[in-house]
Amino acid sequence: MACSQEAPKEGIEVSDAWVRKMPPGMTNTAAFMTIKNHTGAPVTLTQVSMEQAGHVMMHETKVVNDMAKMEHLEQVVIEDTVHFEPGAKHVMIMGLDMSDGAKSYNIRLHFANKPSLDVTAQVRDANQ
Ligand SMILES: [Cu+2]
Repeated sequence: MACSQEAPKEGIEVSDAWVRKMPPGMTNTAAFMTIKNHTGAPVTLTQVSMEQAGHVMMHETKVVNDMAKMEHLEQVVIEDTVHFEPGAKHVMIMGLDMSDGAKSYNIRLHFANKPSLDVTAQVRDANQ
């Protein structure tokens, strides 16, 4: 995919990070990315944060009785590759004012027993 960030092929590699652009007045959105674990041992993602947002959570969309529901994830264990993508696991962002037209945001990934990692997520229209 386009937009892959430079990252070492050891440790944690994050690619294709993006934030869904919302219409004016809407302050809840979601971010998506692919996280690859090259460390050789499972890594646990415990929290995601973003300076400009009111609240950030990890969610997973699940379809139950034909209804899409969002489930809160306390943590995400990354064995090899984890995809955060529309309709599945996503980074839920609440209270983000996008009216300044920012082209990208910094998202910080927090891990258990590992330094946190800053990721640049490009703002994108969902249907691009
Ligand atoms: Cu959600």
